Amino acid sequence: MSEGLFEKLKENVLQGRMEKEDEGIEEGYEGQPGVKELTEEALEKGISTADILEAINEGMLSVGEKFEKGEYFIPDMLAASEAVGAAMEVLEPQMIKEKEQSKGKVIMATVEGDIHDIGKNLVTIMLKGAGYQVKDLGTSVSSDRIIEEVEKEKPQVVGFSALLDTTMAEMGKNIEALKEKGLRDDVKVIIGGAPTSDPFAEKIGADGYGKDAFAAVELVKKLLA
Ligand code: B12
Repeated sequence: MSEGLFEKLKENVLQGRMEKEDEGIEEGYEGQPGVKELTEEALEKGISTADILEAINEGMLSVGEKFEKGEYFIPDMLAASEAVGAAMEVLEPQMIKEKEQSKGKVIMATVEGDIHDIGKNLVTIMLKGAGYQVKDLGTSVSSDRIIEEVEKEKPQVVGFSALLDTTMAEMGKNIEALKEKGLRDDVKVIIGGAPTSDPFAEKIGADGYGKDAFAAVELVKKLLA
């Protein structure tokens, strides 16, 4: 991708700007193309979705770093992830065309009682970018819904996200529910989110834990190899 467009995409993710009319986190951006228009421009120029996703991911990584340093706050994180969502809407039809042969199907869900979805959305974006077909069930998803979707969609992998100490136990409950329905052997279960860990994954009988979106992709690759 041209260096200029790559930098602009990254910068506008960092500014949390979906489209032209949006203000940025800093001043002086209004009227300039936002993430949506820049993604459209990149596709028109024949730039691959993989290269576009790389720019977006770099932007999101910088957002995470600024958040950790205390330079960014929750509304900034939300604006950035909404800007990424706008890019994904533009990219998805093209990604489906490029990857007609999907590498496998994944279902993602934030567990019941938990509405944190920024991390789950990043994992979803990265998995889609890596060529997997992903159905995102959203937040506060019940065991019943998960069972229903696993029966219907027959994914190879199901991923659970939890950010609260009080909701991480839902992951174990979901695994038990899969066992009860005789579905556990048909699907790999991966987990993630700040309070979870490798030992926790082992304890509840999940197939793996990923510390971030990059690790999630590696984990799915490994489990489906
Ligand atoms: C943003 C945020 C919110 C937003 C959520 C907005 C949204 N749409 O997600 C709002 C304001 C709504 C919110 C609400 C609450 N929050 Co909150 N929130 C946060 C905050 C600041 C950031 C979380 C985040 O987005 N991180 C960035 C993402 C990119 O990281 P991540 O989620 O960890 O995801 C990465 C990895 O974990 C991994 N990953 C994630 N999921 C998965 C899944 C799989 C399968 C894999 C492989 C990997 C993976 O990959 C991701 C990408 O790299 C954290 C504090 C913090 N510094 O983390 C508190 C925090 C999580 N919240 C907390 C609390 C207590 C709450 C509330 C209960 C507050 C309240 N009293 O109302 C409510 C809960 C509401 C509910 N029922 O869920 C506590 C949790 C404490 C605990 N350990 O239980 C924290 C830690 C803050 C604190 N220090 O007290 N919150």
